[in-house]
Amino acid sequence: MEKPLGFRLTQTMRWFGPSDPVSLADIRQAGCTGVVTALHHIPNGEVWTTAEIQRRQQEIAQAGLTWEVVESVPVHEAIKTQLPGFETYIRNYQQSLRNLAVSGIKVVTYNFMPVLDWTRTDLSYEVEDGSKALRFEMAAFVAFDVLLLQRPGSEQDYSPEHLASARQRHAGMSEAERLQLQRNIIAGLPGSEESFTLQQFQQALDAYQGVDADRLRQHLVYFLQQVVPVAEEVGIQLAIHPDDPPYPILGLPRVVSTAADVAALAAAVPSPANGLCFCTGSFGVRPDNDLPAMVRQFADRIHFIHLRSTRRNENGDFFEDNHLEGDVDMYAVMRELIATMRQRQVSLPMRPDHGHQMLDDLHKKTNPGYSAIGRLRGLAELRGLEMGIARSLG
Ligand code: DNO
Repeated sequence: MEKPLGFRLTQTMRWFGPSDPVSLADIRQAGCTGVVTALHHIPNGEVWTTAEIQRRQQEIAQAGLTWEVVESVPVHEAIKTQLPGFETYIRNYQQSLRNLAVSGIKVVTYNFMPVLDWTRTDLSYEVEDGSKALRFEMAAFVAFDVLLLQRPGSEQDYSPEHLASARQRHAGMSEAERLQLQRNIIAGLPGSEESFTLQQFQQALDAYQGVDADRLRQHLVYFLQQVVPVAEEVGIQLAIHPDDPPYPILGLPRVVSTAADVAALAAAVPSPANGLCFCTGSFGVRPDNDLPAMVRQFADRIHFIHLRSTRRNENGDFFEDNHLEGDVDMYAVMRELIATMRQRQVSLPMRPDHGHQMLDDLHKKTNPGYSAIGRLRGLAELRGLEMGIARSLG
């Protein structure tokens, strides 16, 4: 057998825990050595105890897999808005990091997106080959914001063209379709720890009155100043996940959408433990994010990698394309990642992010984006791409 060439991506898949329809055995057969997971049953803001962490870890080990990356330890909304009492949540976060470290976890992923984790309007968008993808359709999103949620002031956030297409889109939808759209946006996609009714959702948005991007960035820097020293001390690398989509939505501020955003965070808290989850699918939605250049720029801070590609159009819509197609130049990104690993002399954990619902999975209940076969296809393609580049570089 060929000796593996130096430092290679550690192949993992996300696993949502015992209730995930994709089993640990499936993930192992996909060729992964590890899973990325979280204790989803622990309410957001509470401490993850060592007992709970180790119980989950044993379950994973029994399936012949490792658990070294957590995705995510969620950041409580009170930390993002600095509501009274938020310091308690920061202390809990610090304690969770300590407990994870003693259990052997190396990387902790989190995000600092207000209210919603990732956002899509359509969870079963049929692509040419009959498989189903996740999609963000601007007209549907604006229809939700302006006509379903009726967020005060929302009309001012959009161009007359976007408003006109949203009205048209809304008029063409049945009640059931409107409800489905609303659910897709606010009922909680896999991995987001919150789920809202329309009324609760507006209240959650209202908590950001007075929190603009500068304030939110200050709150994030404050959080980092409290948790990064703990992470450093216990040997954990923090990895912030970029905003998805990478621009402001619903009148909420965004602070992790561009290279300049990441550079500002790195400058504020220089420790390498203040790291990045390099998600090509999220950053790649913006044409002004040069992904290979970002890998070079943040080479020392990339602790975890999500590989996926989106395809955008001029309306601001995008859908999740096959992993090697779409707007992300995956070849160029992979070359930079290989160069980074060789230079740093590390193997970095990666997961194929999302995948189409396809083949047998079209007839199964799946977590949107996280079906087995589509991710297996993505992983297999990425693994081959990596090997080809690595060997041709020698
Ligand atoms: C979506 C995921 C996100 C991600 C979090 C990280 O598929 O990439 O849910 O896990 O934003 O905190």
